[in-house]
Amino acid sequence: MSTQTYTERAKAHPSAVASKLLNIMESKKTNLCASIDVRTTQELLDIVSKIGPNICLLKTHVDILEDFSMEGTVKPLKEMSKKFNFLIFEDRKFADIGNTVKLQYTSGVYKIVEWADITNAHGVTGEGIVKGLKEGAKENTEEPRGLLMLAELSSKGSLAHGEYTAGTVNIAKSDKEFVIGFIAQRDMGGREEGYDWLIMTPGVGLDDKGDALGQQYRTVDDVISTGSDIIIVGRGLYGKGRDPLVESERYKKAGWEAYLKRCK
Ligand code: 5BU
Repeated sequence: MSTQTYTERAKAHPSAVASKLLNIMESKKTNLCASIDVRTTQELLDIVSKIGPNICLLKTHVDILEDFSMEGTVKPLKEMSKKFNFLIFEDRKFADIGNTVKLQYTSGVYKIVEWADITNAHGVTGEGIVKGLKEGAKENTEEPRGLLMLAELSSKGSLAHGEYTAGTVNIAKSDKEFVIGFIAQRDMGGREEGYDWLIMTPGVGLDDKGDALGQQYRTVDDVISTGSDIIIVGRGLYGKGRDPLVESERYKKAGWEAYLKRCK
């Protein structure tokens, strides 16, 4: 895993999005990505307005929102991302042939390419998925865009391990600039070949072991010590009875201390 500082990595990174994110992390002293899966734009904006100062990245699933619109949802979210200095990651998990994902990324109701700095994709359909999404980005926005490949999942019984994970890592090698890293539970190597992949890890919780539908939680120290660069926390921040501001401060602190320990 990387023992370099986020600043050192930002300077050398081939991706403009990855560099920007690493610089935000260092300047705000946070590796916390908040994952806010709520049903209305108002709930989403309320939570983000509280935790904005403590996060480097906001992860969304916009298809959960009942009232999504570019004007009502995306516009205020973009304003908040500027105000609080964080990036936006739409957890779309694309999984189709290149031509289809290109359309899904750029068209329809959500037009993800227009507002999400980062999105992600499964490797199951092969390298064309990276090419299709990259073309979608190049043809539709001047802004830098980055892709994460889904190398491993946090859920019980996931089929993404062993050869499947290795195959996904190989697909990531097809594009050093556009593929910025992985959703994974641990380091995915690559440094000796010149890749500096960002590892983002969901399934992080300090108080629970999991949920009733197969989610499994690991602690902040555990995931960062096995190579995670960014911790993705959802219900640990906004779940029942939790105060998102208090919890975001707690996860931010835990994440930063674990990172400093790794750099030493
Ligand atoms: P939670 O509330 O912290 O359990 O939410 C986790 C989020 O991360 C949720 O949006 C999932 O869709 C997402 N996730 C995950 O939990 N595990 C995975 O392996 C992947 C995504 Br990929």
